[in-house]
Amino acid sequence: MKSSNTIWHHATVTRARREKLNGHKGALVWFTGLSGSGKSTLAHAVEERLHQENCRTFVLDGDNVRHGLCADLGFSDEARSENIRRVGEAAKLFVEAGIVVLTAFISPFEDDRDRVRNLVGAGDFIEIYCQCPLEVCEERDVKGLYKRARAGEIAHFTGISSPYEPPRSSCLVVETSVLSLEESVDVVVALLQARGIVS
Ligand code: PPS
Repeated sequence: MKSSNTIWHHATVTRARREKLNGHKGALVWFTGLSGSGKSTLAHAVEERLHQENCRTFVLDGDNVRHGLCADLGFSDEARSENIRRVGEAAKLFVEAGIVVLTAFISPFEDDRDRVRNLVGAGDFIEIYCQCPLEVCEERDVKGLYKRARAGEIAHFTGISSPYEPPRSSCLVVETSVLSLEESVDVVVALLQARGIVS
């Protein structure tokens, strides 16, 4: 609950000044998709490309964040919503810092993603759907989690025993089972350039 006894302190170094120093805009590039759909791989590959172009970037990744900031959260619908709420708040700070923050979370619920969009502002929220058929994700099963979920060893597993709501209004759909990683990076970076976030 928000305390009623706190007053916002305005910084003299503004977001606009930080962006000028950085030479690009801050933005939240939000990758969503099933487990194994390629969110983390793509987020890190885009970060690598942008970093080489002297952009200031940071990746917030589901597995990593759940080791710290969200270590107390499981995978019930409520826990996932709280996970995304916290990540949205953290990401907003990065955007204020003039950084291109890339997030890789399943973020299965449209309402939760919309809440983050409203929090950071629609203009700064670039939602990218890593579209990949469940069968392909399951076939890849990089972490062996689908096999365990099918065996009933993992409850509430996205796509198996927990829902995934595909975005209705994403900025971009990347078919990760069709495009190569290099091609996927190209389309994401082209979008960021077209939006005037990076040059
Ligand atoms: S969520 O839904 O956005 O809160 O999930 P997220 O924080 O992105 O965490 C997803 C990673 O957690 C692992 N994992 C599970 N995923 C889905 N369902 C269940 N029950 C589950 N349990 C553990 C899995 O490694 C996910 O990583 P990715 O990169 O998506 O495969």
